[in-house]
Amino acid sequence: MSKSAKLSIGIVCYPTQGGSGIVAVELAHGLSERGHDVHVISYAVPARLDTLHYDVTFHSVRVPDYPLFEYPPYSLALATKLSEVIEKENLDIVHVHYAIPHAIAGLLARTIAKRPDLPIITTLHGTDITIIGNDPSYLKATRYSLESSDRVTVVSSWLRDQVYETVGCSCNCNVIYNFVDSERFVPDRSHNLCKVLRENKKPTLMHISNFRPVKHVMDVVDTFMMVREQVQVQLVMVGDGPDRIKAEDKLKNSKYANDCHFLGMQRYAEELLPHADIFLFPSNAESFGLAALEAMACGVPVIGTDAGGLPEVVEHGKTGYLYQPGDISGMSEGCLTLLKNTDLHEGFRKAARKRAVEKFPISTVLDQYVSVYHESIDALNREELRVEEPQIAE
Ligand code: GMT
Repeated sequence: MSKSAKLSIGIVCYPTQGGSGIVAVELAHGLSERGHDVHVISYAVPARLDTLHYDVTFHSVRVPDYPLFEYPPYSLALATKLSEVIEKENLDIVHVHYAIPHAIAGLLARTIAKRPDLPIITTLHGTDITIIGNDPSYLKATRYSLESSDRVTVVSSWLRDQVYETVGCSCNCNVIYNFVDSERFVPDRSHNLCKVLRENKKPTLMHISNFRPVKHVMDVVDTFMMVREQVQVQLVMVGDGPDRIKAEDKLKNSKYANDCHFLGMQRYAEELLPHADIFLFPSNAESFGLAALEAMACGVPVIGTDAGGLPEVVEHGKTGYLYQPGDISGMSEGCLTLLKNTDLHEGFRKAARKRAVEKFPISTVLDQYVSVYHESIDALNREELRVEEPQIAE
C-alpha cells in the first residue's frame, strides 16, 4: 500500500477526562483533517470529540445489564462492536489507547471479524502499565496483549522502561511522544471567560487533572498555601475526581478560601491555560504529563516533579522547576522565584512556548503514527504472502 494512501482507521479509547482519551481524540481529529476515514469507538462520547468540525464517526458500545452479571463484561461488548465496525467500515487499522481491556478486545475483534490481515496497534499511556497493568489480576493478560499487538507505542522513554521492568514484556516499544496543537494552545488571554479569571488581578497558579491519588492534589493545595503566605496569588483548580473533596475542604476552611476556585470539569483547556502564571503538577509519576505540555504551549511554566516522564517534557531551570515528589518547600520556592522575578518568569514563559512548539508538534506525531500504520499493514501483507506461497517440491 502506498504511503500516501488514505486509511480507514478505528480508534478505541476511554471517554473520560484522562490524558489517553484526549490524545486519542486529538489524533482522530488530526488524521481526519489529513483525509483519513476515522472511527472512534467507546462507551460514551469522549470529552474532546468534535464530530461537527471533523469528519470523525463515533460508535457507541452498549453494555447490557443482566442480573447474573455483578461485573458486566465490557471487554466483550467492545470486541463485538469493534468487530462490527471492522466489517462495516472495512478498517485498515485498529489503534487502541490504554492497554486494559482495549488491546485484548482489539485482538478478539480481529478474530471475530476474520481479518488476520488487520494490524492492532496499542498505545500505552501510563497507569495502564504502572498501576493497573502490573496488578497480579491483570499482569499476564496485559503481557499477552502487548506481545500479540502488531506494534506497541509508548508516550515516553520512561514508560518504555516501565513496560520492560514491570510487565516483563519482550515486545519492541516505539516511543512516540504526546503532542500539542500549538495553533490552538496559544498564549492568548482574550477569551471571555468566567468572572474568576476575567476580573482577577492576582497571579494565578493553576492545576488541571482528574484528581486521582497519583496526581498528589493535596501537594497542590499545600504548595499554594505556602506561596500565598508570602505573595498575593489565587489558585484555580480544574477537573474533578476522588481527591477533589479533600482538597476543597482544606482550602475552604483555610484563611485563603477566597483565593481558591474550583471550576470542575472544563471542555476548553486552551482557553483556561493562558490565564495561568504557573502550572502546578506535583504528580507521583506521570508517564508524560500532557496537561503540562498544553500549559507550556500557552506560555505557562510548570512547577512539578522530577519523577516519571515529566523531565522529558519540562526542562528543569528553563521551562519550569522539577522537585522530588512531595517536596512542597521546593515547589513553593520555585513558584516564588518566578513570581518575584518578572524578567526570569518572562524568559521561562517564552522558553516553555518554544519547547512545546518545536519539540512536540502535532504534525510530526501524525507522521509517526501514520508510518507505524503503514509499516504494520505492509508487514502483515508480507506475512500473508509468505503463508500463501506454494511449496516447491524438491
Ligand atoms: O492519569 C491520567 O491523567 C489519565 C491517564 C490516562 O491514560 O487516561 O493519563 C496518562 O496518559 C496521558 C496521555 O498519554 C499522560 O500525559 C499522563 O501522564 C498519564 N498519566 C499518568 O501516567 C499518571
